[in-house]
Amino acid sequence: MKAHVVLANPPYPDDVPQAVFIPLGISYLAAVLEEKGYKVDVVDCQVNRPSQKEMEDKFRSLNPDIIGVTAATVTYFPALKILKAAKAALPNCVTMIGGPHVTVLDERTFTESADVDIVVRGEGEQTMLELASLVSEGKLENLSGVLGITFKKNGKVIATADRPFIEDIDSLPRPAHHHFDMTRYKINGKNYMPIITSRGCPFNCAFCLASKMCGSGFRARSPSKVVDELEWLRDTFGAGAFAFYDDTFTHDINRAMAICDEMKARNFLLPWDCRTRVDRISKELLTKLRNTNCQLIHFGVESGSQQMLNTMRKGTTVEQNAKAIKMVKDSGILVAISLVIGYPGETPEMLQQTVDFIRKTKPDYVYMCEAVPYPGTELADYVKELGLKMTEDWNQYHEQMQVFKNNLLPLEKLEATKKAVYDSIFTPAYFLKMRRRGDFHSQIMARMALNHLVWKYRFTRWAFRQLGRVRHTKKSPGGHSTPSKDQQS
Ligand code: B12
Ligand code: SF4
Repeated sequence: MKAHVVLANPPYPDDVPQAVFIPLGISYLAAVLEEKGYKVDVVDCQVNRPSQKEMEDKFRSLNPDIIGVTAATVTYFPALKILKAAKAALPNCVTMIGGPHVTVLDERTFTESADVDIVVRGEGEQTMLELASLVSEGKLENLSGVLGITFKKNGKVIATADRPFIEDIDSLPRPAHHHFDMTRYKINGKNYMPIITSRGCPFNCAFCLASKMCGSGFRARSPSKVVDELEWLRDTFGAGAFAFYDDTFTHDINRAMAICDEMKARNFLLPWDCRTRVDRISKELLTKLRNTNCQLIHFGVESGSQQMLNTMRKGTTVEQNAKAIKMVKDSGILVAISLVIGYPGETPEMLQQTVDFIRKTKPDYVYMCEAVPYPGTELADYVKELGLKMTEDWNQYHEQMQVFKNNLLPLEKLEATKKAVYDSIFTPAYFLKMRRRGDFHSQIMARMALNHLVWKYRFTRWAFRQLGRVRHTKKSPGGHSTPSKDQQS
């Protein structure tokens, strides 16, 4: 009999900025299993945030043979809690964990949890199928023949060889989004749905794990299959806007243009956005993107300091970044940039260069992210090499938190800089400009600006109240840390 599989998306820890999204990894795993006739259920704990007891009850009622959970570093502890509930409810079920955190710290997982049976490293579709087949046939003693897993046998942790990446990603079925309640992922009244049209990144930025997760070879889907999926998302799930979550959507410029041509030929003009590198655009490409209603491009600009860009091994220059932002703005597409701040070795002067860069280039949106040394990145090794004190409370590993001691740029300095930058961008004039622009992505930005303005107003009122208290009590009002949840939601 074929195994019944439950896949769970763990919740974020409390007090972490919450961006609820359809988890593509789980959706792909569910799709390959269903294609081969396995029964699958999905529990998205980011949407419902069940208690431990509710989770146990859920597992008991579903009574599956396999329970699998995904884990980024920030969701690793919540993922372990889910597997705890799994084993408490169903001691005989086989538990699995996959995703970026355990792909790197696979062996360590077994010292931190007694509830994990198998760690799946890297891309999971083929591995999941082989494991489901072994469980179905009652042949778990054959685990050592499965590539890309780590497991415990007779008290010893065994890691099999890495699994090669799937060469033809067009061969994968469409993600099993029917498991998700679309009403829970709406933005601005639209079903804003994710799509991935390629896997792999040939670059090796020191803070990023992408090439470890998806390989350094660029593996792409064919333009017609991509547009077939877009139409399917629109017709089956009522998608009204799309996020192209490829690491570098326009890595192959000709392929990106061919996707645009296919969209245009099918008159597919719903709003979308994508992420790419500043050295992977051209004027012709931008025109095509604009003509197919690409409303927003995200660039990882990272810094306004060339020295920092070199340290991060970004492979770009400050001039290239400025030129790309201008090109996108001139094409009529909105441009959002993300910046890594507080990188080891960054001085206040270098940080100021980043602030000056933002002022000069005036992108439409800015994300300032703390440098987070995710396990497995060169940055993590660098922080260790420098002997900087680093927390291993994985709940703190997200882009608004400083997780290592940075004497050059302490948290207060970074928070003050972020606040000053956001205050200077998200003004009432910005809000009105975006509202007037009227398209899907500018409305999201208008809303973010409004959140910021409301937060700022509330904070100002709070500060005045505290000042009043100080006068009465002569006590310090205490510190303040930017509530990034309000800023980024
Ligand atoms: C797109 C993306 C996002 C999107 C999510 C899109 C979506 N709908 O899924 C958004 C913008 C929301 C996002 C948010 C965040 N992201 Co992100 N994201 C990515 C990106 C670019 C692609 C991820 C993806 O969808 N891949 C395609 C799917 C199919 O692959 P997958 O999810 O990895 O799943 C496969 C395997 O991992 C494995 N697998 C995963 N889980 C399981 C479970 C089982 C049981 C099994 C068997 C297998 C298995 O099989 C899956 C199929 O092959 C990656 C970079 C990369 N290339 O990996 C960063 C990346 C995953 N993100 C990262 C980070 C840090 C974050 C945030 C913490 C950022 C923040 N807010 O601070 C949040 C955390 C979100 C969360 N809850 O996990 C890091 C993770 C590093 C780490 N160790 O944690 C990455 C690697 C980028 C980096 N900086 O290096 N992200
Ligand atoms: S930051 Fe972007 S370009 Fe650099 S390695 Fe990661 S995905 Fe590739």
